[in-house]
Amino acid sequence: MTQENKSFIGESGADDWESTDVSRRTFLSTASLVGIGAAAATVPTSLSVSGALIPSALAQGAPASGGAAQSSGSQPLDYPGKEKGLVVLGERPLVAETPEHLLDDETTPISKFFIRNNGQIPEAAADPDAWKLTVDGEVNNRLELTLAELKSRFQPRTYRMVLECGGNGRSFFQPQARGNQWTNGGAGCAEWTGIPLAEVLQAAGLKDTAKYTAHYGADPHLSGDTTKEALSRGMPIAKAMEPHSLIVYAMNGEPLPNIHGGPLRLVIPGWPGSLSHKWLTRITIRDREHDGQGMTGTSYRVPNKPMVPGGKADEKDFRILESMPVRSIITAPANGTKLPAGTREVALRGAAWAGDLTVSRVDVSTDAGQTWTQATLAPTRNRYDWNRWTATVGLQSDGYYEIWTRATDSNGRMQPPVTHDWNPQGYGGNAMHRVAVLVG
Ligand SMILES: Nc1nc2c(c(=O)[nH]1)N[C@H]1C(S)=C(S)[C@@H](COP(=O)(O)O)O[C@H]1N2
Ligand SMILES: [Mo]
Repeated sequence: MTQENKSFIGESGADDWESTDVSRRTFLSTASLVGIGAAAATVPTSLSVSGALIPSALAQGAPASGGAAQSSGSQPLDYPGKEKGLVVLGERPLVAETPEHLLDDETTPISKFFIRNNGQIPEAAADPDAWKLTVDGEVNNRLELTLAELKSRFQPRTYRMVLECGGNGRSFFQPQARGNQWTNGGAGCAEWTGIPLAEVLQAAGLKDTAKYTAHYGADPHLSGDTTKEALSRGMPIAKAMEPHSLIVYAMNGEPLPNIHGGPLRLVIPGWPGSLSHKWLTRITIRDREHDGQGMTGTSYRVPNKPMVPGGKADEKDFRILESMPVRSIITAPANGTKLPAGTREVALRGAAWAGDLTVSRVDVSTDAGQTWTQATLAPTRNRYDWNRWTATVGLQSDGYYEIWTRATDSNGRMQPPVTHDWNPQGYGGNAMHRVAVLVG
């Protein structure tokens, strides 16, 4: 070989996005170690990009940090009806995640459910039943239905389903990927009541040309510019016609709260949360892929071939992110839990889900993956529900332990130990979740 093998390491193509400066990241909030009460002196202030597996006590946020929380640090949420334990990832627009240990309920209560906005939060509707939804575009009969009419014309269904932000897990990418720095808390599993979107589209009569949906809502653009949408995403008709794709008006048996898109939203399970349009006013059926806010460039898109981390994106070679990857979390004990001296067994609880697929198994390890113990999965109630899981692990002695969880989906794909497949906006990060405990 005469060709010189040049190194690509150290080349930075990443001039088109915010920051590759890993040292700027906050890997530790003092509060996150209060439970362990140690280590402040050994905290790394910067970290090499290759140092992907730093101790979970330092790397991960719960109970209090947002992982790589940006300017806001790990600020607790102060919002009516919401637990203070939620962590604010952004104030304008308001974005807050649920630390893993607050996802310990079978069904995520509204008070603990994460919040993700792209624009402003609209005023709560004075008369929810008068809320109007328009269905137009490639349909035979344009529909204009009030919420009251929707409820009386169609038969409601209730399913417990995971809603997960497309960027969940983003904070674990190195170098930092652009966007809200979610740990694993951009997800929750609630009971959603609504009308199957398929039945409403059937009533409208899809033309042969119907290919794709386009979603519009009442939330103003962050800038206040009325010619811009805060968000407008869409999906192929086949996904829209799935029986679990719902037009939702109730959450956990209560009228859908304003902050979660009430009176009316979509819930499109398994795919990025951005398809689950809040404050839904219009669905336009299109004869081609939608090109609204959040559909183009690298938004909700991943590269067709693996990128050099931090490298420059070739946007032409990206595809739309569809099913979310398999993920499991440990919901008890919380990261940083101190256990009494002599503790030799720890009962673990968690949850696992897998986008469009199902979870085939969950395993846990206390020795960085040298040995694994299979967890017991509770059954799901319906498709797109999460599996709650339990496991008991033994500990040899007092001391510091990291507990890891990994789930495997029904295609045999397992969560990786490190976040891989770097992309500019940090989608698909589903590395194993780890919590640190200290015995004695
Ligand atoms: N109208 C509207 N719908 C929206 C959004 C938005 O900004 N505006 N954000 C989307 C995103 S990115 C996510 S992850 C979910 C979050 O829903 P939640 O705030 O109820 O948890 O709503 C989606 N629906
Ligand atoms: Mo999202």
